[in-house]
Formats: sequence, C-alpha cells, structure tokens
Amino acid sequence: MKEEQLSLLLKSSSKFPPPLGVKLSYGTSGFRADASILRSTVFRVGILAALRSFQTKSVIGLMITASHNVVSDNGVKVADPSGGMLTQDWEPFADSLANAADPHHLLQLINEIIKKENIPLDGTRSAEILLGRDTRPSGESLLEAAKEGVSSILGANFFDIGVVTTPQLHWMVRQRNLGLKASEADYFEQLSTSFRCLMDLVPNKSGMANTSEKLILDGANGIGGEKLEMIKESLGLVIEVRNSGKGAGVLNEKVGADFVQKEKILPRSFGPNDVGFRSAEIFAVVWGFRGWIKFGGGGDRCASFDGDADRIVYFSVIQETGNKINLVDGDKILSLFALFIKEQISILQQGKDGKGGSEYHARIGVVQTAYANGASTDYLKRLGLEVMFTPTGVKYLHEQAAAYDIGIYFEANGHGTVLFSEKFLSWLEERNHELSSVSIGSEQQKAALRLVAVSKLINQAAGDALSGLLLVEAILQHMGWSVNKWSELYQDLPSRQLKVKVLDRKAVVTTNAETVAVEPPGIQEAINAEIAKYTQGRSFIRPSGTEDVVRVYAEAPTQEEADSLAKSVAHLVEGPEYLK
Ligand code: G16
Repeated sequence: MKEEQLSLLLKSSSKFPPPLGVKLSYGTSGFRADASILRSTVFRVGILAALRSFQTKSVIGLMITASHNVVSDNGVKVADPSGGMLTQDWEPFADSLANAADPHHLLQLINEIIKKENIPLDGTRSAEILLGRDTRPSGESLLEAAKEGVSSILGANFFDIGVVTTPQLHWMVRQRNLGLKASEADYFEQLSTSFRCLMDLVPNKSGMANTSEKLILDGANGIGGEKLEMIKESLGLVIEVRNSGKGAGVLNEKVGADFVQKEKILPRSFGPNDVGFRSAEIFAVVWGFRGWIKFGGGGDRCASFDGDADRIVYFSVIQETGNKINLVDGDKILSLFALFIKEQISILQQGKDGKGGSEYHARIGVVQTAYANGASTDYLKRLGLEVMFTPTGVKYLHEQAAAYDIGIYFEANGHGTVLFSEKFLSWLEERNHELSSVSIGSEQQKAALRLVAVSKLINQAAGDALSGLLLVEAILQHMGWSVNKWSELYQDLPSRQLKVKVLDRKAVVTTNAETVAVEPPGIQEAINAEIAKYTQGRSFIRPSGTEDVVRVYAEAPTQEEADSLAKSVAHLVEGPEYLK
C-alpha cells in the first residue's frame, strides 16, 4: 500500500471509532443495529465496497437501510456486480473490518484482504460505488460516513443516488454493470412499459370486475408509497396510497408488510373508519348482495410494503371482525406467479410445431424457507413443480433460484422475485421472433410475449415490492380474479410466529434449512416433545439475523393449537433451562 493511501486511511478511520463492547456481524441482510452505534460500521463498509469494486472491476452498491426494523435502527448492506447480495465469501471480511478495534488493526485487515483477493490498488484503475438510503432520519449522517469510507480508498468514487427503495439500488447496480440505462426514470419506464404490455395481452377484458377496483397500498410510512405515487399515473390502475410517510405515522410502526404478515391484522389507517368497507356495505344494500362481500366477490384489495419496499403482502378486510384480515402472503404470491408462468410455458410448448426453433424444456424451480406454509408447499408440488428449501435470507434463496431456467423464490414474509436464465431468455426471444413470422397474434406468440414482459417487469437483481405488485396486478387481471378468489388457491394451515428476547441469540444454532436446532443441547428434543402433543404440528426456532431475538414458528390444524404450540416452544426458549 502506498504511503499516501496509508496516511489517508489512518486519518479518516480515526474519525470513526468503533462502539465499545459491541460485536457486529453481517447478518441475514447486512449489518443492523441501533443507528447510534453504526457510523464506524458504515464507514468501514464503504471501504469494503470500494475494495470489492476494485476487485471485480465493476460498479458496487451500498444501501443504508434497516428495512422492516424499528425506525431507531439502521443498517448497511452491499450489492454485488450482479445487483444481488454481497457474495457470502466476503461476509467474513465485512465482519472483521467492522469489528477491528483501532485504525492500525483496520489497516492490517485491509492489507490482508488486498493480498488475499489480489486487489490492484496501483492507481491505474478507478472504482465506483452507488450509494442509496431509505427514509430513516439517521440515514443522512450514515451516508456521510459511507462517503468517507469510499473516499478513503484512492481512486474510488461514489455516486449518491439519494432516497430510493432497496430494490431500486440493486436494479441500478445490475443495469450499470450490464451497460444498460440505469436511472430512476429508466427503472420506472421499464416497469410501466412491461406492465402495460402484460395488460394489453390480458384475454377477454370484459370480465374484469374486481381488479379494476381501487387498490389501497399501505406504504409502511417508508419510501415505497412515494415511489408508487410517482409511477401510478402511467399504469392505468386506480391506486390510493396510505401510510405514505408524508403524514405523522412512524416508519414500520403498526404498519407495513412485516406487521401485517406477523400480526394478521389491519395496519394503521385501514380501520373500519378508514378503509372503504362502508361503501362496500352501501353497495351490498343497493344490490342486495351482502354475502357477496364475504364470500369472495369483493372487499378492498389492499397491499402492504415494508419500509424500504423489498417486501410485499396482500390482504383484504374481513368485514365482520373489526381489524381481522384475509392475509395473502409471500407463499400465495409465489403460487400465483408459479401458476401463471407454468400456464404460459405450457401454451408455448403446445404450440411447438416443428416450424423452426429448438425444443426447450424450461426447468422451473421454486425456492422456499421453513416459514413457508405447509399448504403452499403441497400446492406447488401438486402443480408438478420442483420445490427447494434454504435457510432464511434472500441471499440463499436467490442463489438456488438462479440455478433454474425460471427460478421463483419467495419467503412467506413477501420477499422474493422470479429469475430468468440468460439461456432461456435467448431461446424465448428466438421463439418469439419465429412465431411473429409464422403465427402472429397466436396464443403461443402471446405466451412468449407475456413471458418476455414478466422477465422485464420483475426485478432480476432482488426482491422488489413495486415490481411484485405490478406483476400480481397484471396476473389478477389476466385471471379475472379478486384477492379472495386468489386466496382460495389453497387454505393456509393456521400458524403463529413469536419473537423471544434472550441474552445471546447466537446460542441457538440450526441445521436442515433451520428446521432443527442443534444447539443448545436438548432443546430440539424438548421442541419435539411439544410438537408430539398435536396431530400434524410443526415448529422450529432460529436466531434472527436482523433483530436481537430468537424467532419461533408453529403450524397446527387449528389457530388455537398453533398459538399454543408457539407459546410452549417460546417458553422453552425463554426459560432458564436451555438459554440463560
Ligand atoms: C431481511 C432479509 C429476509 C429475511 C428478513 C428477516 O428482510 O432480506 O430474507 O426474511 O430479513 O430475517 P431474520 O428472520 O433473520 O430477522 P428485510 O425486509 O428486513 O430486509
């Protein structure tokens, strides 16, 4: 390392002392903690991102967000050249840099990374880092720390893209590295063009009763609602955004996808006096149709984003029960996408007529985690799909999904996307081209066009609530389905999720895609004994990688049983016997 570089690093890092007595680790989705202790971590991740950019000779992303966490938390994560999450090989570097005790130790670690990864810091190249942040008040000062981190590596430059959704940052990194247009306007343009293309291909538009009704979005008081407002005029949909972040509401507080999915109740601003169910009742009286609302003909179509708009769930209001909802979670979004894509592929293959083009049997794979509702997995298997399981964290699901021609992954919490392989896309383009010369306007050509549009609409870099919402909307139109009709694809098994605060969540170690706890000793046997009290019960525990808690999940034939199984397993976790 040159003298100039050494002294620059020593000088800048002395301005960012690490918090005393805190050990941070690059968790499920980067570093997350109370924002007040994160300046040094973000500064050091800025350095890491610059090194990664030099090593890969590509644009790298750095996002300041704590996504679904409380507003006082913040976090930082890195987007790799593909636009996906930082390669897991580099996570240990992130951990060691974040926890270096002083500037000299930090320098030593940086030197080790440079040597190990053969990083050319010879002044002949430059590096570029895209910096984004969500709406958290702590974001601005942390962004300054990131800028200092990047700038303390000679030749590294940052480009501040401002307040964006996390998936926008991932998308922009991918586009930049593919040499494609990468501004926010380009992102909106790609989404709205591909969405409108899918809408133009909707069969028999006259039957679309419910999906032409208003969609009400809960923006979690974060950035997603604001971005949807910016694009909605170009979509031809009627959308009302609530919890947009412009009012008095607090980010993620009793609002947003995480709250709605875990609590299964209405978010704030969606109570009986807010949501349109009074108008639905008036409608019902006029037409003499009260039962129509209850049994799936109507009800409001609502969706919730999380704070940085990388997750989405849908719901409708259950009319009789105050704040209860009919939740349509990530598993059902996955099922809807899988059903639609499978249908288009089979139309396309039926049309294989030997008039040019090669046979191509697209391999469709579905990836879930242990949180996936058992009924969703059964449904997907009944569709004839290959279902894989990984630990929690889109970094794991994304990697698995990328092994297929079409890989569809979703966590039950609404985080996911659909990946298309380059090989499949080239075949699709070719097939589309052939069809446009031999059978223009045929069902096969429409199926090919739909699949091309889906691949452009759905974010290829990361789970994206905005693009996910538009794909759901287009498919509901295509099917002529209401949310309630969609929800009837299968009946969820009752489930319950709880969080337990313990002294050291890392004392829980799991295996088998997090379904078995191997540590602390004896706890899995105790969990098994609780499960055995129920016919067809299922439960597991795992340490969260984003919050300081152990998560408990339980599934059982009735809600009461799921609640009681979750409660007894939570007791094991919080009791003195296993985790002190
Ligand atoms: C992040 C990850 C998700 C994960 C979630 C919860 O989401 O990207 O894959 O499901 O955290 O993780 P854990 O249970 O380990 O706390 P987000 O939306 O918070 O970025």
